[in-house]
Amino acid sequence: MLKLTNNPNVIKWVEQMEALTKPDQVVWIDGSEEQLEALRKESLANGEIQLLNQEKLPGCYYHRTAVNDVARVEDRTFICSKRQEDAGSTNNWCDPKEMYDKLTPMYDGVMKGRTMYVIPYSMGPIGSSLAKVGVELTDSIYVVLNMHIMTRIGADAFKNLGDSSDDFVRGLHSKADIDPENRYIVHFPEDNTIWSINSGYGGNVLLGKKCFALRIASYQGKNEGWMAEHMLILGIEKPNGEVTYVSAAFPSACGKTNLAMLIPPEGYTSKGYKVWTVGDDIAWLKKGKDGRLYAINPENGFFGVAPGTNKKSNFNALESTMKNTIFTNVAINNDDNTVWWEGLDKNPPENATEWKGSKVNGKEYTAEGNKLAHPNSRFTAPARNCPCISKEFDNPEGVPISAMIFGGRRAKTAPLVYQALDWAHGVFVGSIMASETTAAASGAVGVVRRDPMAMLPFCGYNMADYFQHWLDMGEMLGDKAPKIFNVNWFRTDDNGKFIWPGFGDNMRVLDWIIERAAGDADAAETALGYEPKPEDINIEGLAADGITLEVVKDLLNVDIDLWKEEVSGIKEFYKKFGDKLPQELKDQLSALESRLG
Ligand code: GTP
Ligand code: SPV
Ligand code: MN
Repeated sequence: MLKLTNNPNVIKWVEQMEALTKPDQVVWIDGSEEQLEALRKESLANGEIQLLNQEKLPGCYYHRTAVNDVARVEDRTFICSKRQEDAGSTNNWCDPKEMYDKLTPMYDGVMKGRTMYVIPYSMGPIGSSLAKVGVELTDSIYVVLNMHIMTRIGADAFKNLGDSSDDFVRGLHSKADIDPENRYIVHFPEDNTIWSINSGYGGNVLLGKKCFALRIASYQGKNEGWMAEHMLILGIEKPNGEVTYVSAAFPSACGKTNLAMLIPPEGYTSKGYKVWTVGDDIAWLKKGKDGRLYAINPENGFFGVAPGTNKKSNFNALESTMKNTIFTNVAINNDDNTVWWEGLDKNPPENATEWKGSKVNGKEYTAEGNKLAHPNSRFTAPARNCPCISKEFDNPEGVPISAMIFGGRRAKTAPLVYQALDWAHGVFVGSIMASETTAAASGAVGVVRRDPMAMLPFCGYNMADYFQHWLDMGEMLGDKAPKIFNVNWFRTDDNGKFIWPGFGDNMRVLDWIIERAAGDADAAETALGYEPKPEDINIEGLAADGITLEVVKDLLNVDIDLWKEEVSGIKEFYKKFGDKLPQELKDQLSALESRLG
C-alpha cells in the first residue's frame, strides 16, 4: 500500500508500531471519498455501524459502544512526564518508562487479525502557522470515520510537516478487548506521544481531540508561548456589520456547543444581530501581528452532546446533524430508522431500540424513568453543515478575541455574569471555577468540583504552571489582552428549576459583555468584580418566562455568606498546588476576602 509521505520519522515510527501490534495489514488513509466509502461498507458489513434512513438522514450512520465504554475515563487517564511535579497534583502520573513497560506487552500482537489504519491529520486549517500535525494509528474503522469528520485528514495533512520534521504527535490506539480493567489513556508530553487502549468511546480514542488538541497542545503552548483551551469561539455581528469574537470555557456538557451556535431572540434578529460559529469545544490562541490574541478552532467537526438538542434549544446543531453525521449511543426509532434522544421532542418512539440495543416501547420505557439515549450520547457532524458557520472558520490567521468567558453549573453561588477587574484577576476567576459534574466523564454526576478554566481533565502539565502561563500571556498581551468575564446559566430556584431561560436568551448577556469589552457599557462594582446594572440586561420579551427586573437583580446578587464559604473552599483547593501556586493568585484570593469584608 502506498505510503503518503517520505518523512523518515513518520515511516520509522509507523514501522515500529506495526512490529509491536502485528496487524495483518497496514492501510494509509488518504482521505479520498472512494476509500472512505469502502470503509463504511466494510464497517456496515461487520455490524460496527448501521445505516440510517438515507432519505431523511443522508450519509448518516449509527454506532453503539460497549455498555462499559460510554464516556471519558479520568481515573484511567495519565500524564507521563519524566518528573512527577511536571504533571502536578491534579493529574494521574506515572514514570514514562514504567508506563511504556506496562503497556508494551498489552499492545504486543494486539492487532493480529486486524488492519492498522494510518490516519495523517491536521489540527487547524492546513497551511496555518497555528496548525499542527498528528498521525493516529488505530484498528477501528469507527475511529477513521470520526477522525474524517473531526479533523482534516489525508495526504494534505503532511504538507505542514515537510519531508524531515519530527514535529508530529504520535497517537497509537487499539480497541483491544474494550476491557475496562485494562483501559488506559496515556500521554507522554515530552515524547509527543499518546497511547490509548481498550476503549472505543470518542474522547478516549479520537486522539486529535482532547488528547492532542488539549493535553499535548497545552504543554506545547506553554513552551512555545501560546494557549490551548477548552473553549468555544463565536462571532457576534452587530447591525452595522461589525463582528466581535469571544471565546468561552465551560466544563464538559455545560453549554459550549449551545452557546457557540445560539440564535439570538427576536428582538435582536429583527435589528440585524447575527451569531457566527467558529468552534464549539477547543481554541488555540496566539498573539497576532497587531498584538491582539487570535484564535483558531483546531477541529473540523462537532462531537456534540445529543440529549437536550432540539429545534428550539439548538436549531443550528440539529441542522448540522441532518447529513453525513455519525450518531453514537442515541436511540433508534424503528418506524422510520431515524434517531431519537431525550429532549429531541416530547414523543419517545413506541417502536424504539434503546442505546444498549434492546427493542422497547419507548413511551412505556421512558415513563418508567429509563433513558432511551445515553446521557452522554453524541453526534459527530461536519462543521460545514452548520447553518451559522463563520466565514472565518478556515482563516489560517484565526479571529481576534475581544472577550474570554468562564462559566459552569452553579445552583446558587455564581451570579448570571460579572467581569474581572483586570487580566490577573480574570486568571484568578478562571482558577476558582467550579461546576457540577456531568455524564461526559464516568463517575458521579451533579457533584460540585473545582475545574479551573474547564481544564481540570485536560491540562497536560502542572496546573500551577498553567496558571503562571496564563499570567505570563497577560503580561505579553498588555492592554490588548481580551477582557475576562464569568457567567452562570444554571442558578436554580427553591424547586431546583433553572431561573434563567438560557440558550438563545444568553445573547442578552453576551450583548452586555461585548459592549463592556468595547468600553461602551456601564457597570457596578461588587465584591466579585464588575456587574451590569440589572436594567442594563435587555429582558424585552421575557415576561412570559417570568423574567422581571427583580429576577435579574436576584440573578446578579452576590450572597456574601456563600462567598465566604466559597473562599474556604478555594483555600482548600489551592493547597493542592503547594509552593508552586503563583503569588499573584494568593494575593487575588486575599483581595477577594477583604472585599467580602
Ligand atoms: P462537551 O461537548 O462535553 O464539551 O459539552 P458542551 O459544553 O458543548 O455542552 P452542550 O452545549 O452540549 O450542553 C450540554 C447540556 O447543557 C445540554 O443538555 C444542554 O441542553 C444544556 N444547556 C446548554 N446551554 C444551556 C443553557 O443556557 N441553559 C440550560 N439550562 N441548559 C443548557
Ligand atoms: C468533553 O467531554 O468535554 C467532550 C467530549 O467534548 S469528549 O470528546 O469525550 O471529550
Ligand atoms: Mn468538551
